[in-house]
Amino acid sequence: MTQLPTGTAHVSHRTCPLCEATCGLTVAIDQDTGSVQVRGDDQDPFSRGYLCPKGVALGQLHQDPDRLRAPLVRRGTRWTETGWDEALAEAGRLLAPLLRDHGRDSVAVYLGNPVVHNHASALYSRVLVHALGTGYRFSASTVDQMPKQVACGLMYGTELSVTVPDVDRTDYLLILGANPMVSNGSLLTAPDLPGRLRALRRRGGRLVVVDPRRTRTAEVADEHLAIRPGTDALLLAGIARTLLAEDLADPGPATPHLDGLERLQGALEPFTPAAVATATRIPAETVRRLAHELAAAPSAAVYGRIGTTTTSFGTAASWLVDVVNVLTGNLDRPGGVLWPEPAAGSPNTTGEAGRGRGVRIPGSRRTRVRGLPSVFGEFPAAALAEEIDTPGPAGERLRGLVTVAGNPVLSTPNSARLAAALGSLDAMVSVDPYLNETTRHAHVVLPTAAPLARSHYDLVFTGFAVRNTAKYSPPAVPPAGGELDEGEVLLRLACAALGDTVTPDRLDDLTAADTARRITTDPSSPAFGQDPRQLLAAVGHRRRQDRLLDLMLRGGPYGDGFGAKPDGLTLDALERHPHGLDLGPLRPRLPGVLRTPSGKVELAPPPLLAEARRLAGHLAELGSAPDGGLLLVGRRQLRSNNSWMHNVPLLSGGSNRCTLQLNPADADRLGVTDGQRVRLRSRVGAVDTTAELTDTVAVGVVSLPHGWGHDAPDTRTTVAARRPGVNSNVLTDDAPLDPLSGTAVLNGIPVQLEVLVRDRTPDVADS
Ligand SMILES: Nc1nc2c(c(=O)[nH]1)N[C@H]1C(S)=C(S)[C@@H](COP(=O)(O)OP(=O)(O)OC[C@H]3O[C@@H](n4cnc5c(=O)[nH]c(N)nc54)[C@H](O)[C@@H]3O)O[C@H]1N2
Ligand SMILES: Nc1nc2c(c(=O)[nH]1)N[C@H]1C(S)=C(S)[C@@H](COP(=O)(O)OP(=O)(O)OC[C@H]3O[C@@H](n4cnc5c(=O)[nH]c(N)nc54)[C@H](O)[C@@H]3O)O[C@H]1N2
Ligand code: SF4
Ligand SMILES: [Mo]
Repeated sequence: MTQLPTGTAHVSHRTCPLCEATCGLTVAIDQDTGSVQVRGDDQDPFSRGYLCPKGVALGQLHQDPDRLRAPLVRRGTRWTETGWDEALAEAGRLLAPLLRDHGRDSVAVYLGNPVVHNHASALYSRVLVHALGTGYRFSASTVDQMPKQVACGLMYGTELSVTVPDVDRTDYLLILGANPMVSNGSLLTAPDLPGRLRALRRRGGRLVVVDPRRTRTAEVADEHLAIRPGTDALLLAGIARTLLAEDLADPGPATPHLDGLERLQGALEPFTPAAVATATRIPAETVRRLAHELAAAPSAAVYGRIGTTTTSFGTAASWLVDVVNVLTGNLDRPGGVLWPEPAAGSPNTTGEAGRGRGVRIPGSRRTRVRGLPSVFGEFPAAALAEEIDTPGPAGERLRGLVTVAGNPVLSTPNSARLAAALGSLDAMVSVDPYLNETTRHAHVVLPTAAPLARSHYDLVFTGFAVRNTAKYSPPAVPPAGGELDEGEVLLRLACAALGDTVTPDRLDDLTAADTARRITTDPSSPAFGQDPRQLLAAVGHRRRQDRLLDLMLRGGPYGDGFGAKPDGLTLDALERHPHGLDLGPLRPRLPGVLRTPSGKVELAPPPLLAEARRLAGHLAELGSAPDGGLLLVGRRQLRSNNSWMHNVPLLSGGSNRCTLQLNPADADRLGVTDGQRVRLRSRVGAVDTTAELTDTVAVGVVSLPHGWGHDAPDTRTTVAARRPGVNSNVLTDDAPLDPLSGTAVLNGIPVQLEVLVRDRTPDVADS
């Protein structure tokens, strides 16, 4: 083998698009061989060289031969690779008549998680949704963080007013239902959370983890509390009640901005430490001690994630997280929880500061079949299947679906039902680089350019970050022949759905004009009152998503206001700082951050008080119900990313196994041995899997990771199919939901386990 001559590598810096940590990567692409090497960017001011195994694998993802390079069109069971014009014409031929003849609501759209990991997808998926004009909008939010958005929306006034724990400065961090040592954080953007958590303990801080599994985060913590799944809202209510009853509550500087303290106190009355102890399996003494510790700590932050949001009391738990932060004086102060101030703006940096319209919960529309309310303009993902497979009296149903960056067949509840429903659609178009468990049902698959061939800015995660930062990355390589940028794909698809009555350039101009108009009419913008045409002229040298981004940055909280603040931020300035810019630590923002009609922090809005009453009813029920049976919870794995990176060789194999974790005590009782094949049943489905005995799961709890089950026919994920695993969402139920947020219950699923006859080799079976 010859050694590569030095100097043939093209080196560039960019943000990792794979998870919420937004690490800075240095990418070296060999000009001769095309091979890609990825390492952490030491000069990124936010991530300082950190990266995880997935970041390293970005090179293999880029080169994955299974990643689609050209559109696919399906006729019957036959897939044909086509050019873009042909594929888009086919998409238009399928969608336009449905929209015309059956109405806009006959076609749904599902936006998956990667949509929010890139500014092109985030901006142009909105344009697509608008063009379709459908009220049937679904996304991964209702299998994820929607409860937190609803709770914070009601308390602070916008769906993006989520408070973020100040992990770098706090003295006490209470984590419920999150495993940041593995997930690298969510609604908490902080590259190298493992390092940041270790630093917290090194400086004498205390870390407490509440989780039915002894996770890696629990292992590095001072204390681990193995809660009964689905009961975090009760634990938090018990802590909040203790703070009030034992005179420990002191909201500190937030006090003048609070409304509803007395109503809150009344609502919390039933949740005595003794009552919640039985339900949660956390002793009353511990509940009281947590309240005292949180109140006594110089600063403290409570943080809850997937294990708290994807339960039937997700919104209540999310609310009570913030209630405890308020009562302990930790809202809006360093070391507590704060609101970021993202450079490209957010609903809480625009409009009149300190007051607004608030949020409307429940939303104004209802699903046809179950009458479920919309939440921030979308419907629960758990209702997608029934809206397709349950026609109304006049035959009305969802007939078409557009998915963008989503794999709902593996990621939403009762997914066997969804898979069957997708097979019955008249038209399905997927914008996705893989032919997988979901997109195999599509009639047209439109792939997007390789991850390294696109520009990147984190519009979304800067809104959840522990420091204010801004970073722009240009494409590291041009798109390969035939590949189209995601923004381009989404724009062209929007035009096709509109029957090609408008061109992509024109639609984009309209979008840019609208963005400019919003900025110039926003009293918080440094460009307030200017002529929108001047703004457009100033960014006229840019195209597509980068033009929109430049407008947003220059009109945003740090922006140059198109000359009004000459030292302010522009996309030009970001381009001069390829490693990114640090805009400083989070700062207190009360009361200007609020957008509630009262201009106050609403501690006890009526919908949340109603949730407290429902929770009290649940408490009474749990107190009297027998405590038997197994509850299924999930778990994320370090070298996995929801459903879609099992095809990358670097990430497959080894410890990344789809097994059913079971406590040895339960295994004994049920006669299960390590490695044995077992069948797991729930109300809606059954899967056969392999038992892994481990005392890291609590007694009465079993755990299966989600995102597996790559054994569907007609997919093109060769590596993943070799170790398919099973789809845990065959077991999760589409019926129960967190009512205010429409979010699915993905944890704490009642299941029964049965031992399968030991897998026998043929000769044993024959004898
Ligand atoms: N490596 C890796 N990283 C990822 C992802 C990935 O798939 N792989 N996915 C990304 C995405 S999209 C997200 S949203 C984030 C999620 O980030 P996290 O929420 O930090 O990740 P999870 O592993 O889902 O952690 C949820 C934890 O809740 C626990 N749990 C289950 N039920 C309950 C309960 O009732 N109460 C309590 N207290 N705990 C419970 C589970 O045991 C689990 O440890 O991770 C992101 N990062
Ligand atoms: N049981 C259970 N279920 C869960 C969870 C759980 O903890 N337990 N977690 C939930 C959570 S937090 C989430 S976020 C959801 C995720 O749910 P989804 O978003 O539906 O699923 P993903 O697995 O993220 O699938 C992403 C899809 O996007 C495609 N893709 C990747 N990159 C791009 C890109 O740049 N552009 C486009 N257009 N497509 C791209 C991939 O090929 C894949 O098809 O799953 C949820 N489901
Ligand atoms: S932690 Fe997340 S952002 Fe950082 S390298 Fe890993 S996948 Fe990428
Ligand atoms: Mo997620």
